[in-house]
Parts: sequence; C-alpha cells; structure tokens
Amino acid sequence: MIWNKEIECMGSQEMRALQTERLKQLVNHVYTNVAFYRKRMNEMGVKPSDIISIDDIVKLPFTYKTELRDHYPFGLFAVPMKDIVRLHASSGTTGKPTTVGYTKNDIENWREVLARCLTMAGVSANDIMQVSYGYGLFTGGLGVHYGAETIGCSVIPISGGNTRRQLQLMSDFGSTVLACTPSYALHLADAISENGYSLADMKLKVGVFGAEPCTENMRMELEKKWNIKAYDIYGLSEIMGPGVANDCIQHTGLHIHEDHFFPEIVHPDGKEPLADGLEGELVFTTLTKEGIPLLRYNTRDLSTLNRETCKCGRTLVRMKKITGRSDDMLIIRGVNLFPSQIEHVLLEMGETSAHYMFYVDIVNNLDTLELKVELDETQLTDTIRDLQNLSRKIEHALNSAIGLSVKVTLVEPKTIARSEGKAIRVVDNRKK
Ligand code: DLL
Repeated sequence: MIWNKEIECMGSQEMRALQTERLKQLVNHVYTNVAFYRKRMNEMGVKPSDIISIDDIVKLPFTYKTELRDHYPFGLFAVPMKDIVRLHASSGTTGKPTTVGYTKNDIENWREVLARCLTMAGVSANDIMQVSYGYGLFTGGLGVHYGAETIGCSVIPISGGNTRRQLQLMSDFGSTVLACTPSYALHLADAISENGYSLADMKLKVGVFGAEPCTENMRMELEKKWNIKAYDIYGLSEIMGPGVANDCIQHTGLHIHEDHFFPEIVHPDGKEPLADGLEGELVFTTLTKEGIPLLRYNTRDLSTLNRETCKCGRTLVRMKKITGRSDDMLIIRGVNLFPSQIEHVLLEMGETSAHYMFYVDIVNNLDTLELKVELDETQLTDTIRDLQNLSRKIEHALNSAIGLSVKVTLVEPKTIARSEGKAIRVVDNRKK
C-alpha cells in the first residue's frame, strides 16, 4: 500500500516543479519574517527574486545547530506565537536545548508524512500500535502518535520506560506494531522471558525503529528476535521530528518526503554540494514549514542520495541508512572510527549479545580502547579458556575491521545498563 501515490510516485519533472514553487514561497516567507535569514541573505547579496528554480537553492545560506541555540528560545520562529500550536525541544548534551514550534498546518503535514512512513512499513487501520518513544518535549512519541491515528491505528501511548508494563500491555492488548528506538526494542526482546512471557504471547508483526543509528545487521537481528518485519524511521526535531524518511519493504535506503524536506549532500569540509552517490553531510530545506522554516540545515548525519526508482514503485529519493554523524566520529590514534563499525563486527560474528559499551581512555598519552560486551545467555561457558578464546577472536575481528587494537572484556548477561531511549554506547574519557 502507498499512502499518497500521487506524491510518492510522482515523476521527477513534476516533483521539481512542485519543489521550485514551494522553495520560492519559503524564501519569501523567511526573508519577510525572520530577521536572521534576511540579514544572512543581504550579506550574501541574494534576494528572494533570485530564486527561480529549485537549483537556485545553492545560492542560499546554510543553517547550523549553533544558530538555533544562539536564537534560543524563539528567535528563528517565522510566525507570531498565537499561530504556534505546539512546542518541542531537543535535549542538547551541552548548553541550551533547541526549540521548535509548529503551526496547525505544520502538524497536518507532519501527520501526512508519518502516515506515509507507517504505510510504507505495512501498518494499517487494522493495527494496534504501541508507541514506546518518549512523549513530551522529544518529538518521537507525539510525532508517531499523530501519524498512527491518521491512518486509523489503535494507538497505545505508553511512552518509553517501564519494561515490565510494556510487555504486559503488549501481551494483554495484542499490540501488532512497536515503535521505539532499536536499542530499546533489543532490551524489550531480551526481557520477554525474564518477565514470564514468551514470544507466543505476543502478536507483534512490525517494528518502526529509529531515533538512533541501527546497522542493517542490527535491524535483521531485531527481526529475528521478535519474528517481525523491522523498518528504519529517520528524522530530527529541527526539521520536523520522526517521519523525514523511512525505509520500505526493499530495505535499500530510506525514502525522503522530498516534497516537504529537500535534501542535499555536502562535503564535510568545504560545504560544496556533492553528486548523488557520494557520501557527505545531509542537509535539508523545509519546503513547507511555517513555524520555524529552515534553509539548508546541516544535520551532520552522514549519508548518500539515490534517485533511482525503487522496486516498491516509489520515486521519492532515497538516503542511505545513517552510518554515523560527522561529529560523533571518534579519532583514535589518528584513525577515524564510528561506533556503528564496532556494532557491525559484533553482530556479524554473532557470538555475543548485542549489548556493548565502548570506552576510550588515554594512558601515557596514548589512546586505549576497551570494549565490554555481554555474553549471550545461550552461550554461557564455565571454562576460562573458552572465554579467552572468544575475546581474542573478537579482538582479532575488530583489529582487522577497524585497524585498531581493542581490549575486549566479556561480561555477564544483563550487566550493561539498558537504555529506554537513545542508547549511549561510547564513553570517551579523553574529553574529561
Ligand atoms: O530522534 C526524531 C525521531 C524520533 C526520529 C523517533 C525517529 C524516530 P532528535 O532527538 O532531534 O530527533 O535527534 C535527531 O537522531 O540527526 C540523527 O543523528 C539521529 N537519528 C534519528 N533517526 C535516526 C535513524 C529524533 N533512523 C538525530 N538512524 C538525527 C540513524 C537517526 N540516526
């Protein structure tokens, strides 16, 4: 099923015409109503009348997260507060959060893109959907909730946390769809038997997992553990929240709702746009947003774009699964390392659980790496020799995959702290 065939399967010329029309309106809107953009455009010598086609987007200024923080809380809003019907904020790790505001139309558009995403994942009005993303200032819970209601699902707005209750309601209410972070889905799966349930008690068919990177191996692991179809949903609060893109049954990239969010890929150093297929930072322009429209917002997420028509029939441009952010990249002894590379190795080996914690320290001016990984309950062994062999094997696999030596420590099942939202899997003690 396709929720909005007209848009999702639109020809490229027609889509470009729609994007051009919307970009012109957007630029007029921000130039007139946001002092920050008017100033930036004046400095660059660009006027709204210079934007004639979607290709002219390259004439416009980029926007960065620091600029949203600098204008905290409402400095980049483009409408008066009386037209804002909802506020969300993303919890920054340092300093002030970034605040976003939605008009009624923004909420309608958000519903629409979410309805498309969920339909892409095979969800329909016949489903009972357990929304275990956090409700509140985080966009995950309410964002997915509205989309699920739009397609007519029966929504259980349970929010994150309280694992026991999650499983109880999943069993009692017969949830058929689970929406949460992949790390929490993994935790919930591992908690089934210890809470006195079995997979046979659950009716789950589909998982809509996002808000943090999830390797293809991890997605397949979740499918296996739950016996479901798992889909990747992407988004960020600055652009809308969940629902900017989603993968379809083909799992060959996430379809971006490009009639609302125009994507570009730029080089992490020079900022110049990169051709389709080349990896760089993902940049979005919010073509229809009224509350806090953004021009060329740099997400720092690393991806590539693919414009080939997908086997599912959708023409919407696809982005490759996010492999990491240009700013969560660790540099260890001069080697660039993404946490997802470690996860990839572990899951490919399949000899431990998928719960791990990666520690970076500095000893005598030298970076040292330690990976603590939980043993799988089915593979518990008493012999020290077996354990030593297993950790050597993982060390060896990591070394050949990432070119760095890592000390591997195997720990007992359930000893690494579980997350109920986004997982923290790297502790970089060098920054302290
Ligand atoms: O995480 C919105 C969301 C909620 C998306 C629920 C999907 C599901 P923020 O808290 O602003 O918004 O964080 C946005 O999270 O720039 C990415 O780095 C990361 N991220 C989000 N979805 C994915 C994904 C929400 N599917 C930041 N894969 C983004 C990888 C993701 N990273």
